[in-house]
Amino acid sequence: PTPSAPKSPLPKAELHLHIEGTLEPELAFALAERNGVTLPYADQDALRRAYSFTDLQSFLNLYYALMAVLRTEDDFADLADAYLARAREQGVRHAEIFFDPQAHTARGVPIGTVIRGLSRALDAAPETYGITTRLIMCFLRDESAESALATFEAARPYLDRITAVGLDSAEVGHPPSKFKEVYALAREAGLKCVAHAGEEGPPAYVWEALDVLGVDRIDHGVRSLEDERLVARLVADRIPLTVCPLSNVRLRVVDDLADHPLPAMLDAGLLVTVNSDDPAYFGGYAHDNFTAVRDALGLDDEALRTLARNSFEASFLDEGTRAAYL
Ligand code: ES4
Ligand code: ZN
Repeated sequence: PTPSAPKSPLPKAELHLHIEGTLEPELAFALAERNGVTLPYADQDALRRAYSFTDLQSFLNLYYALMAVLRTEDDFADLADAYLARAREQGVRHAEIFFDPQAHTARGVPIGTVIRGLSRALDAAPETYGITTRLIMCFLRDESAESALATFEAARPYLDRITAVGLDSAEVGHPPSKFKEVYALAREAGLKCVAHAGEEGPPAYVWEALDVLGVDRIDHGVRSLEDERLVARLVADRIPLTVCPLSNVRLRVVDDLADHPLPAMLDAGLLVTVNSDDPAYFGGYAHDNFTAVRDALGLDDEALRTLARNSFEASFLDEGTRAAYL
């Protein structure tokens, strides 16, 4: 019999990835040791047992708690380098990476430490891993609009390293319109804009992200299907939706992967992409999400190729580079 060829995952772009959500238990304990931080878990297995979430907030509580181990520029560089090594194995050629500066500055870690550390790993990635990258600075929507404005001003010296602003954390009760002013400043500064919307929140939040914040992409957006007019708008303007299937299952946005609306979104003509969100917590990186939807939803090779192609089309790569991937 012919030995099976080594599998080479489809080349793809990762467009919805929180770098803090790539902190694997092994690295968390190594950084805890290096920084003299004590984690409230006996060992890696005990930590993994805590990865059983009932909703977005139950995940965010652990996500923010584990960040206590991230203190120095080296920590952020090591975190990003570990992600990029795994991304390469998953066929990722381009990654647009979220970070949450307020989750670090609130603990006394300067924003420059975060950005310089991440940038060190990202700058080396084209040569080391054959991966190009962009950085997306997210505002925590459950913090105040003033805090977001102060964060944007603190990031001004580093804006040459930042491609876009985003909006994440606890969605319900924190509509996009709360951040109208900081998004206007970001756009004036030449940045792209994205926002998480329609994950746990209603279609009205997706409308606000489009009409009040003027976003170029919607992160998640799965609840958009509840509003026919919204779907028509997203299709007409070819607004990308960065969908995260394994995340949606783990955070109970959908009951079961077999019930995921991804096929319906493709059928509706939406520009959807498949992404990993917080892969250390949700059980899979980029290619793992592709294989999971293939197996649970019966997507054929053509659908998978469409998803990979969409990921480049929806990216913030310059026109020439993007065209070369399509
Ligand atoms: C997040 Cl899955 C998700 N949703 C909203 N905010 C987040 N931050 C990190 N992961
Ligand atoms: Zn996310």
